[in-house]
Amino acid sequence: HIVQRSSYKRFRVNVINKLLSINDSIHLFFAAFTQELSKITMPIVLNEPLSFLQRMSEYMEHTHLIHKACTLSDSIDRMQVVAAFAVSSVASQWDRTGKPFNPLLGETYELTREDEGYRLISEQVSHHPPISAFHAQSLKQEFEFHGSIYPKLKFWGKSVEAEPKGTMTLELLKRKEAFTWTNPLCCVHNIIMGKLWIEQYGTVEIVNHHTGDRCVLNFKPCGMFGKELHKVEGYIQDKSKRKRRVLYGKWTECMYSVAPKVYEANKKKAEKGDAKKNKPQSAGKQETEDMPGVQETVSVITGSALLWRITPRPAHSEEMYNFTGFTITLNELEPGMERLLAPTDCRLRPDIRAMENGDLDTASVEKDRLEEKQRAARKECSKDEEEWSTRWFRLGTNPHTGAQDWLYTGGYFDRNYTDCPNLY
Ligand code: CLR
Repeated sequence: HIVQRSSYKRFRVNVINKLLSINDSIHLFFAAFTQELSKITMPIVLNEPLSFLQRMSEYMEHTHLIHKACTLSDSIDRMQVVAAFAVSSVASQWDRTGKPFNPLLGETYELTREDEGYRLISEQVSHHPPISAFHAQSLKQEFEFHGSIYPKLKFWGKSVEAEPKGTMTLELLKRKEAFTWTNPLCCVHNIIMGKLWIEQYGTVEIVNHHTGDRCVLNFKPCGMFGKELHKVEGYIQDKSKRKRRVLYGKWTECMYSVAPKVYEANKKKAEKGDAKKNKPQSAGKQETEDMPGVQETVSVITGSALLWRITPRPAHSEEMYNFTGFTITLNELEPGMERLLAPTDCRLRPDIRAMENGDLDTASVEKDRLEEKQRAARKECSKDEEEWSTRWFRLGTNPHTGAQDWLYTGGYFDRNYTDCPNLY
């Protein structure tokens, strides 16, 4: 299933703002103040040729970490690797400033990766607010990873902040163990002018509901001089609240784990060193909104263990919306696949396909047509006083957190799609 895609006929690169006409910018600016951001139609040049369902599937890029967690007998060791997985799952967001297409209600995406031993199904389960649910299961019944995302957007003038509401649940089936967490916030800077860049910040707390172990990870905001850019730091504590491990690294690079004592000793040493040196002040006045230039990489403390390192991006990633090698394969329609897929699969969306082929005009026309079709269908539905019913997920209670959650009802891979809606 790994087809290295080189056929992206691309012209829009990094600095997409340059392509936004003044008219579009003004529209965007005022629209953002007056309406809910998710209701605004943005100009298509801001898009990337993927549906949000596919972008969400990128949580799976480093699934090998889940497989590794399954093999470890010590619960703290498992928590370490699960924490690395949680960080790795947002790593593909680095430099990704394209806006994925809003999924239509009832749209689905499936991903079978036999080489990685899992399959995933996702569905757009709500339109307003937009909610996407996904469920991944290992082919050998080793784990299940599921969750839902309601990206709550806030407009700050120069930036857009996205809060991915929804819980991630990872179940290691053989151990009857479940971990839950929520993802960090994501902020896209300079949406009106300048170079777009992405920051993720906030506290992520991973709970092992079986053993009571906890891991608290702090995704640091970049700070005034960019010293903390992309940094993640945290610790693991057991049921008795004893600190067992310190974790550190960057979500764009790698994560390490070290014993708390070693970490503290190292920190003290570093502080002493800092006090001696007369720290040079960062030059000039720097606007916080600008992407800070300081990009020192992670300094490794002796005695640390490497938990995860990012897979380097492919050579032409910059010309392909900064996609990772994994992302590039997500929209692939291989021969024979069309017969198998549900008719709602977003690989079949004509607007996304047109954009992938570099035909922005068709993409834009098709996008409008699909949205119009969706509106008409909704009107028809409300006339008959019918309620929209989701096909593969239902609203239920997450047994681990006790909170409301979207749960997979099963059966997608039986491949009976006769009652699927006609979206395209
Ligand atoms: C980041 C990873 C989170 C889930 C999530 C939710 C919302 C997404 C965000 C991710 C990435 C950035 C995103 C955002 C919604 C809108 C925003 C796609 C996937 C784009 C870049 C906004 C573009 C705005 C234009 C005006 C440029 O776990």
